[in-house]
Amino acid sequence: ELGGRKAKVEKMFGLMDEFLKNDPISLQKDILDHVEFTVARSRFSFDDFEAYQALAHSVRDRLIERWHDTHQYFKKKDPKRIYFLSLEFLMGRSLTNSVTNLGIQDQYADALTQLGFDYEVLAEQEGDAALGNGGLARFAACQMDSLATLDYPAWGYGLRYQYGLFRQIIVDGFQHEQPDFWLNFGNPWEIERVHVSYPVKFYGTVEEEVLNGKKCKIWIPGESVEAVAYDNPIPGYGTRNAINLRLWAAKPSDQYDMESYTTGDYINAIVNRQKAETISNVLYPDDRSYQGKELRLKQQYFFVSASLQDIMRRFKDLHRSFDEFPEKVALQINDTHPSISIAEVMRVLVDEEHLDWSKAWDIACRIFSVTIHAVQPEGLEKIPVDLLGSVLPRHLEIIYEINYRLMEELKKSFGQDYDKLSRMSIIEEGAVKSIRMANLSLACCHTVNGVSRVHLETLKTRVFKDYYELWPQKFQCKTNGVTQRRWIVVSNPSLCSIISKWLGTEAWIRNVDLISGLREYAKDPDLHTEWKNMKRVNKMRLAEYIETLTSVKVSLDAMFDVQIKRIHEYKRQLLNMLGIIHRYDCIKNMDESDKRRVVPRVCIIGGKAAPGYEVAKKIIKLCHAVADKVNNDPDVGDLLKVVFIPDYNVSVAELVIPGSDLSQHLSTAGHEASGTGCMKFLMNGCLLLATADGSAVEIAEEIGAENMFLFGAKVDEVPALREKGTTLKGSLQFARVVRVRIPSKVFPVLFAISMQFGSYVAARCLGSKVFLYVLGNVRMVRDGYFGFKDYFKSLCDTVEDGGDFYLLGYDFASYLEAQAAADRTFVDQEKWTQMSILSTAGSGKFSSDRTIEEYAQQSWGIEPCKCPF
Ligand code: NBG
Repeated sequence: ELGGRKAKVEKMFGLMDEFLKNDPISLQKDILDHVEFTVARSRFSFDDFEAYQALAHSVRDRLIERWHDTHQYFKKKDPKRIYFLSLEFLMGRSLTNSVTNLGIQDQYADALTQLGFDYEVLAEQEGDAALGNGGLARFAACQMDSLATLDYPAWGYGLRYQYGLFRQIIVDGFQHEQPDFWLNFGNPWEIERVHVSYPVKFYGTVEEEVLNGKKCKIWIPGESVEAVAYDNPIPGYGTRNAINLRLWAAKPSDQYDMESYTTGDYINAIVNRQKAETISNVLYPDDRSYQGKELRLKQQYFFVSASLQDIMRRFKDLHRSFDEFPEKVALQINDTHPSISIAEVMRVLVDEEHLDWSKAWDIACRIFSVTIHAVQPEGLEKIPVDLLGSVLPRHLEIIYEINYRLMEELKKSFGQDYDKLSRMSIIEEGAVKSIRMANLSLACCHTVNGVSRVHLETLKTRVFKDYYELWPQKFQCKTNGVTQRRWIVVSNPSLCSIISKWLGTEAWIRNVDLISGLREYAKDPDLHTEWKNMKRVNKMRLAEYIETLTSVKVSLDAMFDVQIKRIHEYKRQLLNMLGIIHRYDCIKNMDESDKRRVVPRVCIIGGKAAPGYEVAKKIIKLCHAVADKVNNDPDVGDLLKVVFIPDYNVSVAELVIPGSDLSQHLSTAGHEASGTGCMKFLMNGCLLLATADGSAVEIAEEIGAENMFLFGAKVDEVPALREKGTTLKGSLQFARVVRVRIPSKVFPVLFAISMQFGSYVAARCLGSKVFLYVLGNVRMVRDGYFGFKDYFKSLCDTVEDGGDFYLLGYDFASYLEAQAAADRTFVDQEKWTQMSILSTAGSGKFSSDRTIEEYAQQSWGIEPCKCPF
């Protein structure tokens, strides 16, 4: 038998090429084969999109090869693995990233040229995989790239949404949402694995049973849905390792509806089966507040249950006892969304594997770690008890049991301090009794990670203060990072060559600390010339894109000033808009000689607003209303252009970031957990204009505060400023009066003073304190200067009458001052270029490679497992 099988295997191997070949001729053959046999087009007639599809399939073949080898090797070595659970992964495009990481970009480019195609043009055919909202999801994607590159035995697990994040289209300046049916033309980057599927159960009841003389609980579920695996190979750079991102899709299960078939209700039985698929249909488009929706809970449990079945099956293939589970498995919970996995592990270990509760809990506590991405409590998910009890009745019981034991333990430390106990409880009493998913994670996880130093401080001193006092050792800082492979090598090839040339090596692509070697050349005129050329070429690409999308022509000599991110009040796109209005107002009131001193700007804004977030949508409309006015005003010309880039996503970021001079990160201090956009700009040598919030604080430490434009209230000042709300309001009233009385002719004077001495001085000249400008500019919006008077009223109220929670009034003057400093510096191009080089040179710390090393060593306890060959 065995001998026969061996002969068969040998024969099969004899028939296969050892590895796919990567010379241009072999690549051409492969591409053409895929045109003919995969895409099923004739080799003599296929368009760019079909060529892209064929190209993608040939890359996929190469990915699969490495991915198989890696998994064989992992299986053989059986190292401890990290399983990264995330409800969202914002992967963006795969082609260029994969080809770069496989190290065969030049060969592909040659092969395509010989076939009469342009690699870059084909790459543009790919749509984004947008299975996530923003920071947290893109963080997950960067982590996967670093895990693969650093050879860690890792798996990602998530959901394969049929509809990714909505497409944003703009009609008359208003955001409209359209579904992103990204799978319409198939997805060459995934591998459907129909044989890897697990049933996931919902609803039903819990019953008691006696087993071996012991009472146990069993869950009799009421519904079952099948989870089918779709695997997405993630190649590392400079290694043969390719890890797996396994996404689950929901399919109807045969198990529970046999009865409907036998009762003859054939049509309804089929329709009901289809309903199962809705679980993985659509990504929730809100990135911060969760309303306890049943479908969302089902999505969470669905992917968690399937992933855990898969993980446990893999473990049981090689191990008999769950005692070894923590030596082989680390589970990372990306934000609180997958926290239900804690209850699920307990259920499986206690109800199915029949472990004692305390033993099961010990295992759970040793395998889980969590990263929190929110600062505000509304970002921490709560699930109404009634809802959880109906969808997952056994899990609710388990959570109650966990909480009971937790409270008993806490009483030992805190006695009868019921306030504290109720704050720490997993169950929140109140009008709607709810489960606090964050507290469930805190109770179990061995590590609770913050995403920047400032953020960890906030978690320790405010959000989770009680837990921190109890278990200080659990709290760790893992400042976020982004992957330099995507954000420099793929998206800014000219910068990539400059760095490699000046460092004399490409080793920085895997070891980005080396990038600090650029510091030495920060004043070198030759590097300056190359750097400026690089920037200009990237600006040209961006300018073309802007013109195609918006018909606005922009000057390459202008400063490209960019704010791209989700639209949120705390991110203060409104502050940016008020700054733009102020600039416009000043220019309008200048004479020609003053105008000559103005630094021309192109203000670029992009981002999506959650569909139900009215204020954010109004900010988008305001951008358009202001853009309409400014861009068509002959008094302004090239001195100021305002552009809103629609449908901001990962691939748009790849184009915009390399082409920007200045980027804005304006969150009210204490509100941005970390921010990762700023890191991408930093790597690309774009100067940062930022508040001292999230990771900007650490960026300032790395590159020197003098190399960026910092402004605004500090994290620890914000609470007191809010307390003083009433005084602030008083000042606002005063300033409003002043603004009404000031003839607009005074503004150019003020602007000149503020350019020279800063806005604080300018504002003080008029004795109107720092609130003067902002109020004046809000007035212009309120009075209908940009149209849509009624529509913008409530937006103006958020600053004027709504207590100005995000402190736009307070920060405005120092914001203008930072802007003026940016203008002054831009005039001195040598200085600007030097700061730009120093930004890139200081970006090493913000690589996700560093972040992953910290996670691996401090949280997960895993070792690299590098596939030989
Ligand atoms: C975001 C934070 C950012 C942070 C990223 C990644 C969500 C819910 N949160 O500040 O707002 O950089 O997470 O940690 O996306």
